[in-house]
Amino acid sequence: MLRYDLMKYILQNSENSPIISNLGPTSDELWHLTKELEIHPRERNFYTYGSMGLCSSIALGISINTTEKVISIDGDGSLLMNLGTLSTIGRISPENLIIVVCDNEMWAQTGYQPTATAFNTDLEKVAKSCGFKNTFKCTNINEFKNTFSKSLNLNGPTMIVAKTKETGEFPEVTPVEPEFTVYRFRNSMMNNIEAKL
Ligand SMILES: Cc1ncc(C[n+]2csc(CCOP(=O)(O)OP(=O)(O)O)c2C)c(N)n1
Ligand SMILES: [Mg+2]
Repeated sequence: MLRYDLMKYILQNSENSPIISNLGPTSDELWHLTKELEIHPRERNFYTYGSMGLCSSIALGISINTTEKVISIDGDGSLLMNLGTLSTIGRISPENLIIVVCDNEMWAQTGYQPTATAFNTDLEKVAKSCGFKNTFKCTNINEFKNTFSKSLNLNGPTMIVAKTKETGEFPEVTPVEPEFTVYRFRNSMMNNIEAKL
């Protein structure tokens, strides 16, 4: 399955939910998708350019401050760099957090080097052992669509490991500026934040 198709389904089916995206091609494709679907600029998209490993950590922080579903679209290489975040999520156990890992078994953007998921690491099992309420692994787009739709109605935290393929081409790097991302995102959340702390 392609990351682009997977993210298109997420965008089309998660209404106005906050979506936090991994650096590199994930954020680039998400940005291009907002253009294609004519929802640009989607204020609820948080592109984590440069912040390798922090996508799901940022999503965790957002999830504990809202009752809305929060969707993290992470990458295997990045999540492996900050694997401890799964343990923290398992401990805090936010019901509204869904993590989708685009697991292409490589650090694609830096030259397709294989990650540990190409060998012995199974991120679904790691999440389960960290206490995630629901964990899934999907190998094709139909399976992903069913799983994602179901997950929107489950009490999380939920982990969906989606086995994605690379096309060998990356989209054009986008002109996203982090300051504008934060500005738009924060403004769009202001009416919805429920202070729980
Ligand atoms: C701290 C840090 N180390 C390394 C990089 C270089 N880098 C950028 S993207 C990337 C690969 C990310 O892999 P993954 O999360 O699996 O995403 P993919 O490229 O496969 O979509 C790397 C190593 C970086 N941006 N920051
Ligand atoms: Mg990868």
